[in-house]
Amino acid sequence: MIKYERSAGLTTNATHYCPGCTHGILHKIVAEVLDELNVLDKTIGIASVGCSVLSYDYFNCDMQQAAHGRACALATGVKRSLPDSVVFTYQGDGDLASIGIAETLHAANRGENFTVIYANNTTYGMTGGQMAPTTLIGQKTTTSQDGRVLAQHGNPIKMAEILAQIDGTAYVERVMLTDVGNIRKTKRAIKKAFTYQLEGRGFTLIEVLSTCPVNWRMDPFAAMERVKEEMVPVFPLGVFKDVMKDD
Ligand SMILES: Cc1ncc(C[n+]2csc(CCOP(=O)(O)OP(=O)(O)O)c2C)c(N)n1
Ligand code: SF4
Repeated sequence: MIKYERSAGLTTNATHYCPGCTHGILHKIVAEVLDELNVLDKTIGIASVGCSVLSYDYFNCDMQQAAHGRACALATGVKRSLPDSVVFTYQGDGDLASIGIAETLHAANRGENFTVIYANNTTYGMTGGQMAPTTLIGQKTTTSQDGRVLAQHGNPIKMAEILAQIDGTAYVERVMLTDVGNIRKTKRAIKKAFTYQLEGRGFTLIEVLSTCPVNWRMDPFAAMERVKEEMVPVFPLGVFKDVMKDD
């Protein structure tokens, strides 16, 4: 009896992610959901620029590669050209909340009918751990060596809360991947987002609190603890918008 096997939504390529990085868990969940919804053959994923740039090698569906920050613009074009396809972007916080914030907000505001998977690890992982818009107050990064300072750098930006205020969004939830229970919750949230897309309800975004043990200078276990102890108080978990519940 088969108890566990690789999801059909993943290629057989080994990922390049660092040990303890949650990008791998998140890829697996997205792949499982696409397979369970039986939409792999009509899905087009948009890889962004960041550590997940090579996600086009890992998802077993059609993929496109967007320039840094432009994933929501590219997804808009793809979905409008092929309205029967299932479209998702996979973006980090540097990509989505910094250089790509305009594309994200306007796609949400237009109610574009695709799904955004947003991995928030409070840093620019790929480029060596610089400060991101999501970096916590006091967090040391390579460009905030004494820690992020409120007066100088502002507050960490809360994309789920911002996007929930926008009329075009159908569903916005923030989740984390620190344990089996939360991984299951994340999978439910992602499945719901893709289901809403299939029902034509509009823009859906799942913000996933993620780890970057290498740039946080932590072992993988300490990194998971940091998500719970330091990130959740600033980025609370939960559903921020659900059009089906608001009715
Ligand atoms: C137009 C442009 N500006 C800047 C860069 C450099 N760059 C590449 S990845 C990246 C940040 C990635 O961070 P994030 O989106 O948070 O993803 P992570 O690597 O943490 O998963 C930056 C600034 C680029 N490739 N293109
Ligand atoms: S640098 Fe950080 S975000 Fe990038 S793969 Fe490594 S742990 Fe993950």
